[in-house]
Amino acid sequence: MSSTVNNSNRTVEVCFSPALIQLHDVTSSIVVVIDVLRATSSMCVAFANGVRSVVPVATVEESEAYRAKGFLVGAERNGEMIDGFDLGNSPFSYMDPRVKDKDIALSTTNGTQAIAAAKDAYMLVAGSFLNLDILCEWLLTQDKNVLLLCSGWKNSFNLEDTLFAGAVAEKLLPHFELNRMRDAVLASVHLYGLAKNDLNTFLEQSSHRKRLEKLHISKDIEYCLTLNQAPVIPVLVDGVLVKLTA
Ligand code: 3SL
Repeated sequence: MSSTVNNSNRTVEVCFSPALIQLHDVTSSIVVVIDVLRATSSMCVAFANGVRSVVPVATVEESEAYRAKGFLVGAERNGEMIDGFDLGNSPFSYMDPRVKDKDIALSTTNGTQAIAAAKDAYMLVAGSFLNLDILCEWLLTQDKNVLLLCSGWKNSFNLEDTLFAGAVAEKLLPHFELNRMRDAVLASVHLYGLAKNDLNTFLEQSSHRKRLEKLHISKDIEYCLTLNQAPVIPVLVDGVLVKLTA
């Protein structure tokens, strides 16, 4: 990876919901789409396990339509895998050897919608705690503004994506500037500072954690909150996510 860019006026911003995306200029930014629980975590795991591509699609029907083209198809709504699909949204299902070298079409409740909302980005990558360090190292080498887009839950704020935005912003801030939209960055960094010693406990009362616990998938939560287990960067190229190569 090339070295950190210094002496640049690049900025870092945080957008708490895809519903607020129109407040930001995505065309001049690298947009990091964040859905820690669990879409962008699963995408990182997929590429770390040899998946060739992931087509993020908005609807379950669109995902199903890719089956005829030889894709594995994935669909999740409200935390649950939809019956009849090959994959849901658990990071563990993307560790299965059958995903290696495969193309996957995936539709999720929020993550793939956030990707659609930011599709005009200068560049779009997926972030999660599982690729935190490699993502930040790469962002530091890019002479470009960075927008951290939290997928949230159905356009509402959520804590887990905000914490990840704070983790990235904390690493970027010594080298990036804050612009007029600085409060969202400051809030994210402060929250991450409170949470970082024990993300799991900090999120105990959070809504999506409660939602996933009801579905008995606490192990997914714990895994998605561990750092750097899937050190790859998914990048959107012509509407398809692939693994970024140096
Ligand atoms: O909203 C999404 O895209 C999903 O990550 C939600 S879930 O974790 O699969 O419930």
